[in-house]
Amino acid sequence: MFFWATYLVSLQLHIAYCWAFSCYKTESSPGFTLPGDYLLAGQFALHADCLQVRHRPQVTQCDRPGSFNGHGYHLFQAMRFSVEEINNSTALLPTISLGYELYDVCSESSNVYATLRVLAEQETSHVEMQRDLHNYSSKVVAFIGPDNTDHTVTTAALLGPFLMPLISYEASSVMLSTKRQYPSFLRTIPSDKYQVEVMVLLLQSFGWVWISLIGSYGDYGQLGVRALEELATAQGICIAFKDIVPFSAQVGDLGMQQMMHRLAQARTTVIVVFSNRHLARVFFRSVVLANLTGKVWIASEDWSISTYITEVPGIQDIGTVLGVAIKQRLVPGLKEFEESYIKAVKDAPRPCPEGSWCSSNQLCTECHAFTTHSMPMLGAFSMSAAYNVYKAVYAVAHGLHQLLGCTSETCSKGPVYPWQLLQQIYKVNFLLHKDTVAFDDSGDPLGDYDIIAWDWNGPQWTFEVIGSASASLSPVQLDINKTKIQWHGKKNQAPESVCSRDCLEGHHRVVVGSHHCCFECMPCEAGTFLNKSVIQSGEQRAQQGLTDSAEEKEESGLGILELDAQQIFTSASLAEKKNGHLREAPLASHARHLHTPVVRSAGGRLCFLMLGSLAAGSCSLYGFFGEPTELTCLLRQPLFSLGFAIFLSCLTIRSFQLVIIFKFSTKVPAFYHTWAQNHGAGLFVIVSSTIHLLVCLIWLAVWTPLPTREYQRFPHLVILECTEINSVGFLLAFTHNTLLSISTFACSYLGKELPENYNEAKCVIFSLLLSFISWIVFFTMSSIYQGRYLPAAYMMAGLTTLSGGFSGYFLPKCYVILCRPDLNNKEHFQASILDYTRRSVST
Ligand SMILES: *[C@@H]1O[C@H](CO)[C@@H](O)[C@H](O)[C@H]1NC(C)=O
Ligand SMILES: *[C@@H]1O[C@H](CO)[C@@H](O)[C@H](O)[C@H]1NC(C)=O
Ligand SMILES: *[C@@H]1O[C@H](CO)[C@@H](O)[C@H](O)[C@H]1NC(C)=O
Ligand SMILES: *[C@@H]1O[C@H](CO)[C@@H](O)[C@H](O)[C@H]1NC(C)=O
Ligand SMILES: *[C@@H]1O[C@H](CO)[C@@H](O)[C@H](O)[C@H]1NC(C)=O
Ligand SMILES: CC(=O)N[C@H]1CO[C@H](CO)[C@@H](O)[C@@H]1O
Repeated sequence: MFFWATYLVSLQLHIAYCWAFSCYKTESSPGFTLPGDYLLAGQFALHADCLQVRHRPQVTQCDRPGSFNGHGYHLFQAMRFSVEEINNSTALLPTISLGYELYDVCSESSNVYATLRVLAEQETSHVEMQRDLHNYSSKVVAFIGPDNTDHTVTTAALLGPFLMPLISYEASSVMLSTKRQYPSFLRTIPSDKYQVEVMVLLLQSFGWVWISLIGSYGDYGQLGVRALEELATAQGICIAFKDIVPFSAQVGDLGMQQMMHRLAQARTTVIVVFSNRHLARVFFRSVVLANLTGKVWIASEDWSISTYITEVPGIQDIGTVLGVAIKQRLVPGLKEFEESYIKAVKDAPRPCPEGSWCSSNQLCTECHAFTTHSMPMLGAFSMSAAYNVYKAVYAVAHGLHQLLGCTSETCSKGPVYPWQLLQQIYKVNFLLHKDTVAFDDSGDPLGDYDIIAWDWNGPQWTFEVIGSASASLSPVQLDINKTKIQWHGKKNQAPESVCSRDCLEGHHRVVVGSHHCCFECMPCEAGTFLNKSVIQSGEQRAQQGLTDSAEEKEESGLGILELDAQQIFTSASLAEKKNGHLREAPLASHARHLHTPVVRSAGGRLCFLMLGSLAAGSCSLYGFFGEPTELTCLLRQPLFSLGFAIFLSCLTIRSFQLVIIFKFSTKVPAFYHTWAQNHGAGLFVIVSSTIHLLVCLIWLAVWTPLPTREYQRFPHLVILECTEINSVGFLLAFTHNTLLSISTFACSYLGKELPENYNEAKCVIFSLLLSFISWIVFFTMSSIYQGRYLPAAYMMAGLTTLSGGFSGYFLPKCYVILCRPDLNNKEHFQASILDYTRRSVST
């Protein structure tokens, strides 16, 4: 089977080859061939394709008058230059000379012809399929070229079975990265995969989401458009109109007229033209003819800075042109080389006398006719492409250098099999004028692009580099300086390209038609809001939640909440501050009068703990101001609760101690002594406070209060609050405080008939009642009211409780200390105790 298949392929190739050769004499202009130890084949489009449908099986005659292609000519010279430079070099391939065979590949047929001619064996003119490639060698060791994707696909397919290295300088299509189909293909131009990414980034950086897409017939344009459509759509960009310029398009024909008409109707400001140079020229001549002006055109790398397009008459008026271009590079010495070629060729004999009919792939009549003044201009576009040719030749030379095991002085001249060279080329990694040359696994180079803008300000067309994109980084990064762009129109501003303008606040999108970029704006319903992150990612479903206006209200609601709280509590916090000052006053007075009987009767050092705990409790109330944060949510309730618990513990134990001293010290002296010796009072305060602290810690750990936004309670209001307000933890702590209050109450009540100086039952009962009442009011209120003033009510209750405790216990003592020093002495206290004992004895 395999044998027959090979035989058939061989037969076919043989026929094709014969057909090509028998028809033409093979003559060549000077400069197309150079003998050498190892030959390279080069394929360059020195002439433009004859864009007509062929009817006869003939290879296109490239060397037609008026079809000379300056760009291809520069690339052709770049290859010759590179080979000569390598030959001159003593470091690279010493003692080895490279040669070449160059072909003009102006059309598909001439391209196939050139490829087969190189592959054919010299004696038999056969191209034979190989059973085993190990010992296969051919006239040339590698191919450089051909110029575009469409030609390259053919050549790469023909060379693939021979594993003959093919390095293209201009074929950028993604499909050529498929190594299963094109195993021997490499390139020095970055893959379109990156170009498409850069274009989408460019569109995104200006917010253009409503675009038209034009491609050219052939793999380059059609695959580019497809990839662009996929990526752009995935990024939320809408393609309003998409079309392909057909192969046979002519300026002014019906097809182009219709395309222009539909393009104008699509009403997109931005049009991406992913096209090769030839069809881009036809397209833009049609654009000029149709007066399509005021647009932004995004150019693909093949035409973005090509003078072939910019010389179309009237193209200045089409609008702004931005584009992606291969990074600007120079081949030093190329211009001088071309000049010396012109001088050398001038006197060379012409291969075909003028007027006689003679054609082959290796003729260039125009190349002889140049003078140093009339030679084609070497512009930036051709220079960048020439650099890619230069790079390709150097990559082959470096591969060969490695394969032949060259040292710095000498090389061994062994046979070179293409498959071995291919392996070596994949491995090359060298610096060429400070630029790293290397290939990835798909044979693609590390790619960098320039972003350019056309500039018509001078007498002639130029372009300005406005930024760059680096595809060697992943993801691709774009960096552009927008101020460098001269926009069309008077305002010099980046135009918009959207189908519908963004909705106003409080409105949401309702998509009209099939594009999500086209929508109407409807007011949001109450109780819903727009999730902005969803809109940005391109989705447009109406969101559940609150409207934009509600979101606005949320902010104002927050404002009001804070404001109200502040208004209400300006006075409260003033009182609070006063409280603070007042608390400092008793602190000072108690400290100063620490050893006076009033302070000792009030508990002595215990007073400081009580004042401190009250102060901590009041501090916690500051946590109710403003938007709740994690810290305030965590601290505000537990801190208050703990402070109050310590205060109550102290109060309880003090009342209890007075009762013990006056009532039990005589009746149960043993208990009294144990109590006094073991510092029962201190122990009780510590134990009780520790219990409360543990309750609070459990509360925080299990029912952690966190800041939250409550959307459900009110349709037009968002409540900023802490979670777990009435959790079990809170209730536990509250219960503990209630128990402490009751015991304080009980102890105070027991001591209601103690001497007047020690009797504070009335005051304590007053403050506890105040506290009970305020909490009852608070809980009643919170059960029927859930609004914005609830935290204020909580604060109020807390403040009342603390103030009650403070004023009930400390204020009377301060009064005595400061205003009635006559009552604050031992004599007075002894007198009253005496009075008490007398009374209790008499009863
Ligand atoms: C190569 O060397 C020759 C002779 O030394 C010189 O004339 C020519 O310009 C050199 N070519 C290049 C490309 O360096
Ligand atoms: C390739 O050539 C070498 C020497 O010329 C020979 O030894 C070897 O057998 C050949 N291999 C094949 C597969 O023909
Ligand atoms: C284009 O504009 C020119 C001058 O403004 C005008 O003469 C010509 O008729 C227009 N062509 C079309 C197709 O509208
Ligand atoms: C951008 O371009 C403007 C005009 O050429 C220049 O003044 C400015 O410095 C550039 N900005 C940056 C960040 O390069
Ligand atoms: C908004 O949408 C994003 C993405 O779908 C989601 O992660 C986020 O939670 C949403 N925000 C609101 C407030 O619903
Ligand atoms: C070093 C070397 O081989 N140089 C040769 C390179 O090729 C030119 C012809 O272009 C020869 O003249 C050199 O001798």
